[in-house]
Amino acid sequence: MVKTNPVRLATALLAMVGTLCVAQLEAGDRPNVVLMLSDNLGYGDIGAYGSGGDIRGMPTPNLDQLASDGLMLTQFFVEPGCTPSRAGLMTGRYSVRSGLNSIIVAGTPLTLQDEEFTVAELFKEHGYTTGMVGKWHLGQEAQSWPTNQGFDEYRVGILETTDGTLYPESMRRSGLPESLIEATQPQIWESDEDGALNPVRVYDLDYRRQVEGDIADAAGAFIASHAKDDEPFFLYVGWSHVHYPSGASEEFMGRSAAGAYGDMLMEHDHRVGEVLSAIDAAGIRDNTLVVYLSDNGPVTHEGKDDDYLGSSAGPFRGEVGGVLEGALRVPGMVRWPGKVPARKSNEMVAIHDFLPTFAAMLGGDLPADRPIDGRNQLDFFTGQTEQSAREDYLAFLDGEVSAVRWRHWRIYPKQIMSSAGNPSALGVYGYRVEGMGYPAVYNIARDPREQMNQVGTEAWVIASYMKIIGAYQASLEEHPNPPGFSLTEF
Ligand SMILES: [Ca+2]
Repeated sequence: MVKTNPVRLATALLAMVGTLCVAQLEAGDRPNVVLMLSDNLGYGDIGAYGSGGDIRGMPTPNLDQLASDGLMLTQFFVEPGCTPSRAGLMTGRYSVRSGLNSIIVAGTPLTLQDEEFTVAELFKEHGYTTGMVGKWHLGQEAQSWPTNQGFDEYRVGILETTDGTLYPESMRRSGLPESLIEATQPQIWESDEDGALNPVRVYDLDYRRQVEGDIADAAGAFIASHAKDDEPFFLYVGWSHVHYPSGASEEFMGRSAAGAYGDMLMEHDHRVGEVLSAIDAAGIRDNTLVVYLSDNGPVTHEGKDDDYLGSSAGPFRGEVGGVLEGALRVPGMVRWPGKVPARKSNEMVAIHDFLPTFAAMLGGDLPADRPIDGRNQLDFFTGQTEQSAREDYLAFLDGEVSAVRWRHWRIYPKQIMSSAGNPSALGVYGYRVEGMGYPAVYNIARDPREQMNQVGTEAWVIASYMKIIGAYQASLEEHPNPPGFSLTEF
């Protein structure tokens, strides 16, 4: 007969209890979640990231405070533009998998499909009240509306983007009839009780100056009205700032030494502060998980209006629409008092990781019938490990794998060239060029501006590159990507 050692048994039981306690902390927590996404805010804009804020004449005290109160990610990756990043955030999948890898512009058929499983639908499954305010940019069709993708309500809705505020004047100068200009003018949308969206006002250059304040007010009202509910809430705030055209409210005009862009960034910081204050005023700070992210890299050379110099990628090179480091590496912060230890980390996290991380937090499952590219970062966020669940990242242009990040290496199948002979260096104006049959390899830690292709001396990294691309290609065998839409191949 085997004798049981009572001390050993007690130790084993304690260990089990310990495991259970940790598991309870990890799964089944249902904090309120406020997820904020800024637009075109670069790595170098926020003071806390070292090369923005005060030193560029546009202080960002609220964002700096948020960064120091939570987990400040210094290696956070998104996709090359508004639509792809938002698709990645909502679905946890690379945007090529939902056919949304191009920025939606008028005249293209891109739209978020009904069958995609979104972050909002995940929260709905777990009994949350869900709301969205601000910019969506995942399609205008009814199937794509926030209210048909898991959100109970949608306020101050920008279904597309802010570019449209610039079009009427240009269309007028092109001699187009007023009736057409009026018919295509962007609108602000609100949901009704049935979830249908109705236009409530024109989104023009005048309203551009007011919209960020209205987004903050609507977010604050949602927080105040649901803070005392029995069920938690999920609020997604799609900021309109700091996308061009610059449009700060009167209160912020002329305040920044950096010009119109700085005014807008300072207002954006203030509006983020208003939402954070609403959380505090409602007495739910400790039970509210706050996430703040940018959707893509900067626009440094707008080339329109007076705002020639705008956002910045800090130490990196790259702009919206491209796949250089600065196009994809942007600010990202996570605050959850008592649960997410405040710290700065250079571990790799991607915008796709939030869906699986939230699912793990809620103790919920993700759909098993599709590839999910996001990784569960809950243990990393909560400080149970200091290593993130990711050391690689893929980036796509026009449906093609266009850049691979693995550890501190950055590898391009085709070389990315900045635009030449064009006054704007905007990412979308660049081009990809076939090399000599070898990828270009950069050490991003040593060479953050990507000036030295090292494929000749560091070809060993190609093995990892092939493995990462191979895993993606294998996933396509069972789940081919939908036919993408291209603006350049017909
Ligand atoms: Ca954007």
